[in-house]
Amino acid sequence: MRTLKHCLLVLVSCCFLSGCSDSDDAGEQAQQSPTGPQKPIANAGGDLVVNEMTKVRLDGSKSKDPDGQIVSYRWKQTSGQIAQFNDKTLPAPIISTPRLTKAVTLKFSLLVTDNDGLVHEDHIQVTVNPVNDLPVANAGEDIDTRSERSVVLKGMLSKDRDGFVKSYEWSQSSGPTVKLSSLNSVQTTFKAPDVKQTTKLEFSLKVVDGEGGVGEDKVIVSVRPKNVAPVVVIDEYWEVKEKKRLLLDAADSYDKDGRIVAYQWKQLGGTRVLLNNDQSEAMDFIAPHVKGRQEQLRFEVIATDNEKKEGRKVVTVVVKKR
Ligand SMILES: [Ca+2]
Ligand SMILES: [Ca+2]
Ligand SMILES: [Ca+2]
Repeated sequence: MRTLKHCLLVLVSCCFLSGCSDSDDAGEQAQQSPTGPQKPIANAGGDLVVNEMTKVRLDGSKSKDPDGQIVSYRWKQTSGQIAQFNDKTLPAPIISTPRLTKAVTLKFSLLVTDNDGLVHEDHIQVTVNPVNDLPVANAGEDIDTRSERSVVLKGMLSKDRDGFVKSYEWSQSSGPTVKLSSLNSVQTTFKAPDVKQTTKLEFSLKVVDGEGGVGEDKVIVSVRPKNVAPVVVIDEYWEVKEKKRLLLDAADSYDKDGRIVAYQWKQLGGTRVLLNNDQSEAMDFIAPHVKGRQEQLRFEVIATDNEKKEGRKVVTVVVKKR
């Protein structure tokens, strides 16, 4: 009888406090045994949408306990690629989102415990989106060439860190217009224009990755005029007495647009003589004995430049009787 009375009293006071409404709030409170300690209410915060490879705060600080305090927080990841926590026992820990190639949803739970040892759990979803790394175009090293030579522009060093390069687009941005063999391939070629002085042509390479990201690079092609042959400098006509040594020195020869890398002396006519140093700029020989009053010897010197172009000169030596 006493127990029944007590129960009735409790029911009445409960109705008094809640206004006996049928609302959900009243229902929940009624379930929570109003006489005993009340459970805490975990609140893991709202769902989040964030980028890959960033730091994100999960906020459980709005968790509460109606009749006491929360004494511990325990975060846990329940699905998705692992995200690193700085500390899973903080109300608001920080996670580092993983590196991705497509969007994923990570799920987390927060379990809070109050001072009576009662627990409650809440859940949160974090959607992580990949961030597209833009492709890096590489149109190759600048090029130095000559008029009318074939030039190849190479884009194969272009890259995309988190995907692949899907398309290439070459265009000329300055200089005398040339015709590119292809505008949309990894590499393209053209014939350098015939120029009278060094002329710069600039080309642009645009690359697009699988996600529409764009990268651009430029390459400069310097076109020099056609290679000019070396000029051989030496007097064309010499006289020497028989049996005397004669030095033929072409050391003043020059190459206007490069350098001379080799000399070659040859005898073209007359009594054969032994050429000393026939592969250097200065050659010498001993004049032969002549039968009549004099004899003509003919020599040729060939200078070759660094681009294998040759300059020549014929030298005539008259050998006179002593
Ligand atoms: Ca409590
Ligand atoms: Ca990319
Ligand atoms: Ca030259």
